[in-house]
Amino acid sequence: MKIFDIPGFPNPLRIRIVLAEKGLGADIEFIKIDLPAAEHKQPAFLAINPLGTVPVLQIDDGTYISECTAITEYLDNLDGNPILTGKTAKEKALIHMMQKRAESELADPVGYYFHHATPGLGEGLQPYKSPEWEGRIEWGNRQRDKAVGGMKYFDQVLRTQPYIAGDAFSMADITVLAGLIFAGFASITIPEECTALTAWQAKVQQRPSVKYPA
Ligand code: GTS
Repeated sequence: MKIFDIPGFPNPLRIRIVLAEKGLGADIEFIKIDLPAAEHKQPAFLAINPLGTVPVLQIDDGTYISECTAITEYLDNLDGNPILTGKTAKEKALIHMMQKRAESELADPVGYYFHHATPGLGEGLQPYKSPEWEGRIEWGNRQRDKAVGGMKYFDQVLRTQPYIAGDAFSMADITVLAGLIFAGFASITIPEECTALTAWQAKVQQRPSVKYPA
């Protein structure tokens, strides 16, 4: 299998944590895509993912799978023993629900803030990500505020359960963690009162898969 990504970036990190959780790192050939140079917005890459985002997984029959959720589903189910996406109908539903919230309330708004209200990844990518338009800074700042609201929401969740989707570490935890790492990179700080979220972050950062992603 091949993964097209760039090490150290938040969405690629999600899949590199999944690979480590599943012990699959050695089965992957990584192909680096130069995001600051907008390589992912050029025809060769758009042919494998028309949305122009990384990561993308290519499985051995040649099929390309993009979207971290879909890639995680695939990798987690390869051995018939899903540990990140749920085994029962209820587990699967709750993990997907929280996974969606992790993207819509935290990870995605952080990205929108970063690419629209700050210089983002620089001049090479900016014309593709955020061409000049009136109000884009204000809109980006609102996305930052939305992300902070997401942090407060997940803090409340973690006051009643040990992990984002319940009693076990899952894909939803990985997405929230990546969102917080991206937020830190974009200088969005976790509100001081979010002590449950901060404690959970310190706990999951001790996992070997997070300390040593693929
Ligand atoms: N929903 C997508 C997924 O789940 O894979 C999001 C992927 C995504 O936004 N990837 C980022 C990207 O390609 C990489 S990173 O910012 O997370 O590192 N961004 C570049 C772009 O131009 O959108």
